[in-house]
Amino acid sequence: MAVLQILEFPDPRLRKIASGVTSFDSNLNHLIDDMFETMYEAQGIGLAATQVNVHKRLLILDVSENKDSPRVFINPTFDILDHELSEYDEGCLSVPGFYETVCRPRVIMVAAQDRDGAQFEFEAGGLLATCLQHEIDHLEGKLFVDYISTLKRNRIRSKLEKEQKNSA
Ligand code: QAP
Ligand code: CO
Repeated sequence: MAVLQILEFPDPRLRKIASGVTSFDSNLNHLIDDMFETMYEAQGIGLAATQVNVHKRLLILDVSENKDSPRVFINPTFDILDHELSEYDEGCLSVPGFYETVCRPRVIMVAAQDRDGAQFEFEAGGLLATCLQHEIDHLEGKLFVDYISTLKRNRIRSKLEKEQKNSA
């Protein structure tokens, strides 16, 4: 297993649209294991393949308290079940150090495939619903900072650009 490099805003590679996963092989399983190691090491609750520069429709998350409920979603889609919005202070491993309030539909029906390609679907609410929508956005090249004001987004961009220059 390996810890992968996480792309940081405003890296243009975070804007790529991911393509569907078609082969459920050992390469895919290896990538999933590396993504979990990367997410847990960074103390994240969700990570999309896009964030580690792999432009495939795959995301992982673990929203449990004890970090003992790893979940994998391949080729995920969702339908909104409750259009009422819930507010969360969202962060992102690709936007380190910044959190902003984002509103998203409260309850969704998510459908995806597991590591073996088996289809599943279930109803999600709460943090799980928010996190799934956040991660599925990554697969479309979208970031939570796209939902906040241009002023705030530009401030975050320039702060992160400075940090990235200083650590390069
Ligand atoms: C997405 O984000 C999410 O800035 C997952 O310094 C987050 O795991 C969806 C993280 C909140 C809904 C609500 C961020 C870790 C982790 C940071 C993450 C940081 C260290 C973010
Ligand atoms: Co994110």
